Amino acid sequence: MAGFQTDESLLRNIDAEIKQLGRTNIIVVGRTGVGKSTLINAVFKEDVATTGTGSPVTKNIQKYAIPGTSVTLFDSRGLEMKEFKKIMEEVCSFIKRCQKNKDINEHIHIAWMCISHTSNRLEEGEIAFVEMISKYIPVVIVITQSYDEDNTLFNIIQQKFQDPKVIPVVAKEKSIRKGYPPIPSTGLPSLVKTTQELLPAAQQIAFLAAQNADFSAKILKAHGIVGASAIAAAAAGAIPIPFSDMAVLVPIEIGMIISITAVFGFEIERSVILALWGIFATASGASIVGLGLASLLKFIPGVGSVAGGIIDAAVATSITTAFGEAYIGILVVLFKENNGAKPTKDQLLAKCKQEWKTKQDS
Ligand SMILES: Nc1nc2c(ncn2[C@@H]2O[C@H](COP(=O)(O)OP(=O)(O)OP(=O)(O)O)[C@@H](O)[C@H]2O)c(=O)[nH]1
Ligand SMILES: [Mg+2]
Repeated sequence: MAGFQTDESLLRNIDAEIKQLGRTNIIVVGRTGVGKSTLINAVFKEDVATTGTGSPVTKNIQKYAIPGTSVTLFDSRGLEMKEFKKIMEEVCSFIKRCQKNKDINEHIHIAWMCISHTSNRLEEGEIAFVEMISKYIPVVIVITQSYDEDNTLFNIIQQKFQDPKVIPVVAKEKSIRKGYPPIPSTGLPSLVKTTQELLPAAQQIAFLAAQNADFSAKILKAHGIVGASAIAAAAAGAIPIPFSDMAVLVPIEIGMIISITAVFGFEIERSVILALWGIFATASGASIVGLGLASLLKFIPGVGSVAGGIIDAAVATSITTAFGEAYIGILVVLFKENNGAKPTKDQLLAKCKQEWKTKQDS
């Protein structure tokens, strides 16, 4: 039957979209004591690198899966100057090995090369290291412990490498003197933004979801997801279709819900997506099966003029945009009410239900 979305095909849509969510692997390298662990903990707001149970993947590389996320960190610990060459070769052959995997989710996607601001110079080993790993993966050079504005190291790095991505950071606020305010944390949002830009598209959501240094980066990405979904919806509506065939939009809306929910850091499970779909796409009283999406029309100004009519590219775009932006709005309010902390799945569902009811009643 036209426009009829069976439970089974809905589940297939959901599973297919979940499968598309990628994993992100980051390798963090640098000399002992430069602040690698401090940086990791600050970006992900998890005590991963110190107390996390890392598992050794090679003699000098530890692996840390960040709990509840799709990000894995590889921390090359104890990079001593005298052993630089050996460790560098170990890291490079590890990266080469990973890149041979057919599954992109098993690749190493980016390296954060940490160099301490306090050293004020580049060691030969550090130069060789950056040159070597950038043959395989994008490298961001992080100047850790950038407690003052001295640009010496920044300028040396800029001159040394072609098109380097250099981000000075203070990962954790630093008290210098008693009675004076501490030096605040800086640079982490830039590191998040630069990293995201260098990641393959399929890896960006996992990274943005896991990081907790820049909430606005998640919101920005969510808007981008809505934009991309709206374009897909326009294509689906390129040949105008009757309202009863709205099912062509279902996979697009499902994909959008999944990506947005993921980017805000929620673990994606079929049951949660199904519950969200039940809230959003089902007109009050109707079952999930059958023509969902009817309640989405609530979001479109002048809905009366399109109801019962046809869906064309413009209507498909407005439904998708209005729906996606409304969902982002709910998420932003929910995080705010939770003082920035990630709400539970139950809180998410309850909030969506409440907001949707308000919309339906209005
Ligand atoms: N306040 C403050 N301290 C920092 C920062 N970065 C590093 N430190 C301090 O520098 C010391 C070394 O930092 P770690 O993060 O353990 O360095 P690491 O690179 O992980 O060291 P290894 O694991 O031994 O290779 C610790 O005492 C940190 O507290 C920072 O951004 N702020
Ligand atoms: Mg460490």
